[in-house]
Amino acid sequence: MRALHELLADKAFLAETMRKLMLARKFEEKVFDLFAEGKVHGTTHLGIGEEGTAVGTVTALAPEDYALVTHRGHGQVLAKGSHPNDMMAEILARETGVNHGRGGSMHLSDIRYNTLGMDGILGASCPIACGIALSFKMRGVTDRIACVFFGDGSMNQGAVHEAFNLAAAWKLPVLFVCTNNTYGMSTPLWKVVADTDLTKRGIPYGIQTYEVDGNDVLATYLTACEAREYILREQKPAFIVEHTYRTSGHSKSDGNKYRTKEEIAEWKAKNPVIRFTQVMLGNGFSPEEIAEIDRETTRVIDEAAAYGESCPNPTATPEDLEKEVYAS
Ligand SMILES: Cc1ncc(C[n+]2csc(CCOP(=O)(O)OP(=O)(O)O)c2C)c(N)n1
Ligand SMILES: [Mg+2]
Repeated sequence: MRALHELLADKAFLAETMRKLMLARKFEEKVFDLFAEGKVHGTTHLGIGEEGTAVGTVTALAPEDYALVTHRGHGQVLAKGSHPNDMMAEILARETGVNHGRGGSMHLSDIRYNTLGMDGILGASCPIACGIALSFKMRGVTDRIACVFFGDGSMNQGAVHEAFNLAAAWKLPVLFVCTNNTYGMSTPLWKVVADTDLTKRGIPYGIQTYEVDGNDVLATYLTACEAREYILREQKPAFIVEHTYRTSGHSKSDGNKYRTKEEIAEWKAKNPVIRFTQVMLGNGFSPEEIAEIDRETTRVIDEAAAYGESCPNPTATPEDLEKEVYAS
């Protein structure tokens, strides 16, 4: 694992990290616009403000690791390698989408990058991650992990606790990642738990636990690297609590009545893109170099939206109902 000073001296790594952050941000801003134009069906959950958790964590994964992402997972899927064109086509329900338009924003997966879908059932991905990790173990595969994301509001789901217990008891290589944005829809964490320190949840199961400022993308990356190394070395699960905030609403139908404008403004000011811009400026980058990444990522996302909109609608018939279905 590299030290922070080594990362800060690695210009290519810093530029690539900013590129991923900006891609995630601009992708979601574009989805927001397309939704407002009535071009996206169903709903969508944007993670604007949470890009540091997605990019920091997923960058620490190897290509062969599996990622199970949340309903707020566009940034996580992008960071694992999926192309914005394929994702945008999916969200626009086109045949060329990564799931042939059957999944949409809520159930997007990309098996080519070992990204198993977003899940509308909170916490349900945790036992699935255990199943993947168990298959590694049964096949004697010891160089990869299953990483599963879930939110603070999912932390009390029975499935999460069952998965924690199973992973610990069976010594499974699972990385559990709680993106703690302190809200489950409109409900703040403090209203639904007596103790808001979620790191304590690993203790009864004997799971190695880490905590990090998820808006600090490099700290998140280093923590995820450390946790991954621990998992591979010990062949045991680990748990990270990543603190962050979504400045976007819960979903498209959020009136933001449960939080103040001041609170949102405060978090906007410390969002991961702004934070990382400061890091880059302090470590050898000029404003123009950062502006070039900004322009390039805007171009990529504009192209992705144009590509998605130009693609044909799905051609599926009732006979195709079970095609593209992995398990039923
Ligand atoms: C089992 C289950 N219960 C309730 C819901 C409805 N629901 C959808 S998102 C959400 C809040 C999730 O909060 P959290 O896990 O913190 O993730 P966040 O939305 O903050 O990213 C709820 C209650 C659901 N999808 N699944
Ligand atoms: Mg939450």
